Amino acid sequence: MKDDKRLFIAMQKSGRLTDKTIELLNKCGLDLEPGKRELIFSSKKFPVDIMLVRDDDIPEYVYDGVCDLGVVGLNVLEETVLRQNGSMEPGIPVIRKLNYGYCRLSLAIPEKENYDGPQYFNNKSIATSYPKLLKKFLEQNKIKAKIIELKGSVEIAPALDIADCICDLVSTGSTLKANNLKEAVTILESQSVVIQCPKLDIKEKLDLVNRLLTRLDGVIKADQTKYIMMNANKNSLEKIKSLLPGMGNPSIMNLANSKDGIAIHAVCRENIFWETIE
Ligand code: PRT
Ligand code: ZN
Repeated sequence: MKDDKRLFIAMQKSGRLTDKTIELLNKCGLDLEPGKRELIFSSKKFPVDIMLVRDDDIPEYVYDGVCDLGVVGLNVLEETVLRQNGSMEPGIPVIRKLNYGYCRLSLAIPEKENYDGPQYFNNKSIATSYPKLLKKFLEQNKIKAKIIELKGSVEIAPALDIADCICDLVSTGSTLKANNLKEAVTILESQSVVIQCPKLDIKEKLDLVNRLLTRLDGVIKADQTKYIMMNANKNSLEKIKSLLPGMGNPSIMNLANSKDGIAIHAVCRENIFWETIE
């Protein structure tokens, strides 16, 4: 797979980030159609090859230069770098945040407990799949607690008396609720990110990285905006503009056969658009 004229990108083989990552890259003009069996496949429309792996292996593949880029959750990246105990310093550059795969690594405690600040965790046992990030948080807050490392199903540890509380990823919070737990404090905000091999120095590849990033930026920006068209009375224009602060500079056209009618075309930030329409 060593080809200086193609980018080699690692991404999750099957999991929460897989479909969104393929979808995003295809919106950037790639034509990725992962088969059921291949672990490596190519885009014909853009010089990119994809390697499908477990998300936990992505930071190391990218750090070692097996792949040029990787798409992974910030949570996995940060935990892996800490786990390598300084040997990955100065780290693996995050070159884009991708606006999906949002979650947070949080400490959660039994619903009936009172949370009065990080000192709550003194002398507690905490189950987690993120022991390094948790250890860092505990040290920063001068808390002495016992870390119990579990590979999965962390949320059932308190009910099984394996631990007093947990430190796990949360997105909607429904898993915590279903297990009679509540979020106490967030220690990391995460989303899907693009990471780059720190040693990447081949000009052709760096040029491809820049081209891909330009496309990614366009797609991400387009996802966050709407093109709106409306007809209105000329006298309402200023009021409409003040209601749509994300509208930027609209194009205004006179309507045919109408004295006061205008057409307004504008690009609008999507969240502002929906809030305003409501
Ligand atoms: O097999 P592989 O090792 O590749 O996959 P994996 O099982 O380790 O990871 P996967 O596919 O579950 O998640 C991949 C990435 O998605 C994570 O590393 C995060 O960056 C991101 N992500 C976003 C999440 C969640 N949201 C999420 N909610 N990862 C896990 N969860 C789990 C969480 O662990 C908990 O069990 O969902 C549950 C909580 O969800 P809510 O909605 O009930 O709060
Ligand atoms: Zn994993």
